[in-house]
Formats: sequence, structure tokens, C-alpha cells
Amino acid sequence: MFDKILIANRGEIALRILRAAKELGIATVAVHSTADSEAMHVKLADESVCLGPPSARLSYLNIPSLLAACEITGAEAVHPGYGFLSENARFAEILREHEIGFIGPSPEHIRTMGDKIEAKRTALKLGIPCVPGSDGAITTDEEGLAVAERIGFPVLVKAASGGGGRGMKVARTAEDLPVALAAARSEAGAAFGEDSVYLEKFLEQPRHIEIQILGDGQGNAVHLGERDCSLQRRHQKVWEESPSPALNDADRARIGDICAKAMRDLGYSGAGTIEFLYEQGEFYFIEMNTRIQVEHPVTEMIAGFDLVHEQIKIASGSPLSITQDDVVLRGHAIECRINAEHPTSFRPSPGRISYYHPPGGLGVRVDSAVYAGYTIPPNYDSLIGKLIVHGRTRTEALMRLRRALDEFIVDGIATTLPLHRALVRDNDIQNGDYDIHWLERYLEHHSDRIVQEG
Ligand code: MV4
Repeated sequence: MFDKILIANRGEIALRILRAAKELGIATVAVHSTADSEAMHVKLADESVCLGPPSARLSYLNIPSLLAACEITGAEAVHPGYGFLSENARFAEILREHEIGFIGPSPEHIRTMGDKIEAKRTALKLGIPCVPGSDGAITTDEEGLAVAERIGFPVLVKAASGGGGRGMKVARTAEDLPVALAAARSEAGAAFGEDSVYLEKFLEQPRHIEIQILGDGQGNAVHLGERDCSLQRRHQKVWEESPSPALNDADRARIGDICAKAMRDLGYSGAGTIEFLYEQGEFYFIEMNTRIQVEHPVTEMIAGFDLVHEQIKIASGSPLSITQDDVVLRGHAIECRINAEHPTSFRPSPGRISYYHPPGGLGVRVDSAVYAGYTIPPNYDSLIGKLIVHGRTRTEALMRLRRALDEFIVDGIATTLPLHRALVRDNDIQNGDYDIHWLERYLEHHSDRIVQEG
């Protein structure tokens, strides 16, 4: 096991990783920008190193500074958290060249899954069901038309290097297709500097359901059920839950076993998430994330074990300590993301938190790094905390969530708490009756009321 690790992140996830390391008896090194000198992850770590100025490019993404921080402190491995360098294959490779551990999968697996075309080809080969579409990149309008006619309209043009929905265009007819191809290509080129595109059948009203997996790269892999992340706005998740209100036990076992077997065959090492669209009883692979995700606590609450502990143990060379039979999913968990944003316009609201009172009690977990008197800097993601509740049933989880949201006080800045207080009271949400487009439609109709009642 490692004696000391460096956490190349900030905010709630840096704290989350610190806690896991401390429980395993591992010393911790925090890194920070000059904007984060007063941040909680710096206060709670055993040591800290300032990486550079506020701009992420010059601090949290600064690989030479991170290597120097490892060298100075003697950290044996780096946990990248999510975002920042977590899915940068080159970073994982550089650490390997310097004989520093990377708490995550191999650079090869990160690279494969980072290229959406390569990821899909790999998924297909591993027996994971995919959305019908092109076999690889589309280079001409004629090629695109041939694929579209084979799979049927509407089709979706996607960027191979894509992420966050950028470079995605729908074509409803053959006439739309050349325009969609050109638009997706130019958007992808501008955003990612790489303009390969591919084609898929467009699914009109799916849910977003993802499977959590753990592999040890030594022939073992398990799945930990699914998370339903359909409640999103502009590709930012807002509310996640497990189990999905849409799945039955047979569906879960079927897709879970497919994913676990695929990860064994791939020799995947670490935590990962296989993302699917789910429509009319069928799963369609879209992407794989090779990192710990923001919403991982939802899985932890029903599985009852610590995913970051597992990540650290796997990276240090231990085989998985659990088999699929040891995975028992109990009850229901829901996570609400609390952002320093206006609750309906989602305009960022950095600034000083004048008063802070998180909820507590049975089945309530708050993962956050803020405190009363803390000033949220304007330079980073606006996530300031996550409220996760657990109950024996979905109904119990919803009642507990309503109570916990009503207790939660964050004064001095705008937050998305009022949105969550409205969502937990909504009929469709209570019935589990929502898809990936539900939240944006809801916001069109209910924004005034959310602001008034919040
Ligand atoms: C799709 C789709 C419909 N059909 N693929 C959006 C981002 C990227 N991760 C995948 N995305 C989608 N892919 C096919 N073939 C609809 C979306 C999509 C979406 C997916 C998950 C969660 C929210 C979404 C919002 C809009 C579009």
C-alpha cells in the first residue's frame, strides 16, 4: 500500500479523496492555486504545495508543477479526482515514466475511451450493445447518406473527440444531413482541434443510465448497479439516483453482467462508468468514463462500500477484495448537486458564504468543502456540494430528501437549492417519470415559481 499520495484536485472531491486516504492510513498532499490558499482541502491535508496562479491551466492542469510537488513531498501516487487531468492519458503516461502511481486506469484504456469512435468499436467487440450507426468516421456526404439510409432517419452526427454535447447535430431527413455533418465538423474542430465525426441513429426520448464498474486488471471485475442521470440541463447533471425508477432486477443483472464481463476481457483496472441511453427496454452504449464520477456516492450509499478506497487499493496492486456475490445493493439513494448558481438561469454566483448549515440525521450525507466565511472563487466549476440521501425505498428517500433540503442553509450566494426543493415536490419526479429532456421542458414552464418559492 502507498504511504503517501498527492491529490491533484480541489473542492469536495479533494476532501472525499483525503478522507479515504486517511482511513487507509495514507498521508496526504494537497495541491492548490493561489486562489485556493484558504480552501478546506488545503487545511485538512497533511502537507500542501502551491502550484501556481488561479488559472487552472497554470495550476491544477500544470503537469511540471505537479511532478515537482510529487518530487518535493515524496508522494508515491496521484489521485486525479474528476475533471482536470483525470482523463488525460498523457498525464498518466508521464507519471508512469517517472515511476509515480496513477490512481486510475492505464493510459491505453484512458486513450481508447477518450476517442468516442475507438470507444464504440471496443464496446462492440466486447459484446456491449451500441446505438446502430457508422462503423468509424464519416468522411463524405455520400458515405453519411448511405449509413443514414441503412439505419433510418433521424440520425445524430457526433464528434469523435466530443464531450458535453458539443459537436452534436440532428438530421431528420437526407436534405438536413450535409448541413449537420458540416456543422458538427466545424464545431468539433473549433472546440477540440480534431474534427472527425460519426453517425448514430437518433434516440428521441431515452433515459441516461450508467453502470458503475470496478476492475483490478488481474482478471477480476464487478458491477455495482446503475445510476439514473437523466435529469440534466445543457449536459450538466442536476440529480442522480440509484436504482433507476425505470429498471427491473432482470434488466439490471443483464446489463451489469455484460459490463462486468467486458471489463474482465479488457483487463480494465480501476473504477469506471459505462454510459448508456435506455429506451423501450433496450440499452445503447454511448461512452465510457475512466474516472471516479461526481455522482459516485449514490452507488456507495446502496452498495455500502467506499469506491475511493477500492480505487487506491487497486492502484497499489491489490486484487479486488469483493466478488459479484458480495455486491448487495440495498435501498434507494438520491444525489442533488448544489451549485453556486442562480437556480433557474444557472448564472454563476461566486462570493462569500456568510452562513452555512448543512442537514444531518439518518440517511443523510453531505459531500462539500465549503464553510461559513469561505469565499467561492470565480475561477472554477460552480459545484459547492452534494446532498445524498438514502432510504429503504424510493418513497422514503424522497421524504428524507425533502426534509434535508428544507434544513440546508447557504447564505450570501445564490444556489440551486430552490430548484431541488421544487423538483422533490414534483409529481413526475415522485413517479420517476422523466427522460433526458424532462428538466429543460420543466424549466421553461416553472422558472418563475422556483425563484418565488425558493
Ligand atoms: C445521443 C442522444 C440521442 N441519440 N445519442 C449527449 C452527450 C453525449 N454524452 C451523448 N448525448 C446524447 N447522445 C443518440 N444516438 C441524445 C444525447 C443527449 C443526452 C444524453 C444523455 C443525457 C442528456 C442528453 C441531453 C441531450 C442529448
